[in-house]
Amino acid sequence: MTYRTEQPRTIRLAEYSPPAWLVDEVALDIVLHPDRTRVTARLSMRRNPAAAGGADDIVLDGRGLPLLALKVDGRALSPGEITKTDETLTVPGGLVAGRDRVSVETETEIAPAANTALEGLYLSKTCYCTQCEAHGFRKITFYPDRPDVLAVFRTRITGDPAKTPVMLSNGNKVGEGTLPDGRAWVEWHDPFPKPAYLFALVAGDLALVEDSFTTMSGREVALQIYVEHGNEDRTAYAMDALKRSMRWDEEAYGREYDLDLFMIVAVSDFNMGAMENKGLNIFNAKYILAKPDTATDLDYALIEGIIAHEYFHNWTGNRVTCRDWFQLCLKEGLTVFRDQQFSADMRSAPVKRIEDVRALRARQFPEDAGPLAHPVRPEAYIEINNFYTATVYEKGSELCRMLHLLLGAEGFRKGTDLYFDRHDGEAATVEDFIAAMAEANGRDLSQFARWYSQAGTPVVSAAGTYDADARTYTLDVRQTTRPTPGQPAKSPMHMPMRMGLVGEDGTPLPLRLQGEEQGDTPTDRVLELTGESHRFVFEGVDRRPIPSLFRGFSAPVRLETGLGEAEDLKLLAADPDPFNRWEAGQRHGRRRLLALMGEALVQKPFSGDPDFCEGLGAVLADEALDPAFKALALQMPTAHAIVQEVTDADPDAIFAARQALQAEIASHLKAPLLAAYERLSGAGDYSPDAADAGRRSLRNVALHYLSLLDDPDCRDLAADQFRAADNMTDTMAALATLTNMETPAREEALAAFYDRFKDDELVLDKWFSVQATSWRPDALQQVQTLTGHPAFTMRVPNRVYALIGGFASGNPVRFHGSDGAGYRFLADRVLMLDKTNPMVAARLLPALSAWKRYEPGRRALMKAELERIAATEPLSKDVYEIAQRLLA
Ligand code: 0A1
Ligand code: ZN
Repeated sequence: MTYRTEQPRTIRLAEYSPPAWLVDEVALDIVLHPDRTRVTARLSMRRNPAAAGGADDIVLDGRGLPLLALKVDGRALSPGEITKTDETLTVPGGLVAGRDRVSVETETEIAPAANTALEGLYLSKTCYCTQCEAHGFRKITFYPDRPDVLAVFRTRITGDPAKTPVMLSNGNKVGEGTLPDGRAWVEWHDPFPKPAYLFALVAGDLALVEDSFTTMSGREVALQIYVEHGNEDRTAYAMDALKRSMRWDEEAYGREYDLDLFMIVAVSDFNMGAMENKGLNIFNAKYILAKPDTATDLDYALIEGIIAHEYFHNWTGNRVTCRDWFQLCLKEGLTVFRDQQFSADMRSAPVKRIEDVRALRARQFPEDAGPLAHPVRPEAYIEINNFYTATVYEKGSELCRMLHLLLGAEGFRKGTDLYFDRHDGEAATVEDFIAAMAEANGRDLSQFARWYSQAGTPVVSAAGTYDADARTYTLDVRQTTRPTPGQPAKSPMHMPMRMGLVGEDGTPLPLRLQGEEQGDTPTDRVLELTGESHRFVFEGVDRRPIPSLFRGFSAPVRLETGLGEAEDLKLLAADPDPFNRWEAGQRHGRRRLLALMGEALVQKPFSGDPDFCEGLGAVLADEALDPAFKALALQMPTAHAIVQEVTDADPDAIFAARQALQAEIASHLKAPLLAAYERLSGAGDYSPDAADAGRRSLRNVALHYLSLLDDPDCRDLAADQFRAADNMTDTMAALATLTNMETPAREEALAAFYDRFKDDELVLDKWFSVQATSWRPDALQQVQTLTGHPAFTMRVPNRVYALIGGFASGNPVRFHGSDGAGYRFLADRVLMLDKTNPMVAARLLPALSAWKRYEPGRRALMKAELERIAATEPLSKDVYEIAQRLLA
């Protein structure tokens, strides 16, 4: 671990310079041992013709590595001839003067068993594995660890065949054998030049599940999934998702897989979701393993999406990689967009869109509105690990989606074709991507490019006037973006606004702009906003319209519609665009919550809103609607969403308002909810497909509502469901409901669940998180008790995310208890974790990022904990950077 000893260095995009030396080939020789793994690396290096010249030292990264031997062109160098720090090894240019090619060979030793940060080479249980993005390779050997150095890797691994019968690396296996002393060796060769962050090694005693895929050109690819013994029966869904992803990328983007072997390994200890290492993806086991009685519908959907994501990186990330880490969104934004498109094609597109926007609003909007705001392409960082953010990933995807809408599906495809043609085998930049899109379509995207550098969510406000005599509708829209850290002044963005005008009953009205020909007039169109304000005059509008703007969430903005209650209820009932139909319901739900909070402040009696309940009831009753859509429409805005809407947020008031609104909906719709609950009760075998998952989702939303009623008809629903459930989705929904309740059935269910799944680490995570997210007043106490549970450990990221993360990010009422104990608990755990795994520690901290939005009491308590963290020494760069930015 590197801890702060002085002010950590800030790395800046503006300071990029190409490497002085490149690596053509690297031969690694790795002799495995838990405490003393020997790593020899022979680099065939070449002077970079594109480098500025002058600085021709050979600088290799190497973090905390001992240098056991060093040879340059076969000559051993003495320590006096080189410079070595804890971060780098420098061979002075003078030693290689006049030579354009040199061979550099180093030998070092590392201790995977002691690696608790899970970057570099580490042990997950008894399995060796690596995580090299972004800077893990420098913890394995001396190397120019930057993405613009692409090399062909040859990797020899030696190990004890009893402990590591399986030894994997990137590419193809080209040799294997046994040494005289009985140790086994294998050699791998990856013909595709790649940056070091895509290197991977796995060695352990793993079970193998195999399949194959025939590519569009008729090549047969072997597909292998490696898991812990005993988990073979949980790989079928992942394998199927992989094959569907491979086919989809051929059909949608014309991209074929390029090696003869594609391997996936599932490991228990992993900081993130998964990693796209060339030909050897490494996954958090949570995103591979599934069977109906252990995985929920959400787990299945995440597995499908993440398998696709990592696979799609083979082209967007690996074949075309990033020049430097500031370009992270180049691979991540585009790959998220591709995985979202894939899931939309596999499932219901509108439902997927609503879910993605919900996630964006929950995670990215707060980022963009708070102290951690940064552009999709950041310009400075201290620790790059802190920039694997919702802004880079999810907002990055929204930018691709806007291009897709502005250029059309065909135009977008022309752009990606050109991008792949031009940059295959290269390390590219955001400018390269935009240039390919612009040139392939003959479009000027220079203003659009601002989305990559300007942080903050634009606010678009709309106002319309109808002139019945002239039959015109005038729509005025204005965009503004509030200042963000380091960016006080903002410029207008180029954005697509997909829109329609509808009558009171949802009838689509023709959209003819002033000056346009009469004729075949569309009822849904894309208008482009580029200036601060625009006026659009629609002609031939026969009746007063309701505008339906930013359909499908066509740009990542906050929209102020200027619509009133009655109009929102009409859109909820009848907008032909499903996204905006959902959106209108959310808008009204938010309006209700804010009103209820206002009433509570002045102690007014609770006022109901039967029209809204009826509107939701009509959605519930509509036979034409997808149950998954209904489930989304019935759910009210989250507490986190409300915090973004108010100043001096009071978590207790928000909680009380949500409970009141939901109870009102539940009592108003009790009969139809009960009927839906009965009607949707599981029939037939479990299938994780979208249709069945949608029915379960609606049924469990009904369960949630009904359980809020103190009503004999509903009291036992959750306990009964818990007992009867034959799949994890229904089990967890029932358990979550019971965990919130004051009933003996609660303890019984938690105990039964534990008893049944205590040996299943992924299911046990669910047991921890369901208790962490309970809204009962004693939740923090329970969480504290659970940290002492024999099954709890701070060493496994999944467990930390389940219990500590579940409480801090998933329990908006108890984490924010007014005494500040929740904040103190989180800060203690962050500091504890910082000593072993700084990346995970830093990923917990953003739970405090909205601190300025809360009422003065909480604000002060949160700030005090952040200050306590910031003042602690030593502190990792990871946690230091986040704490500093949160306090700035
Ligand atoms: N590139 C991976 C995500 C990832 C990033 C960093 C990691 O460790 C520091 C691990 C994984 C992806 O987008 O899937
Ligand atoms: Zn990714």
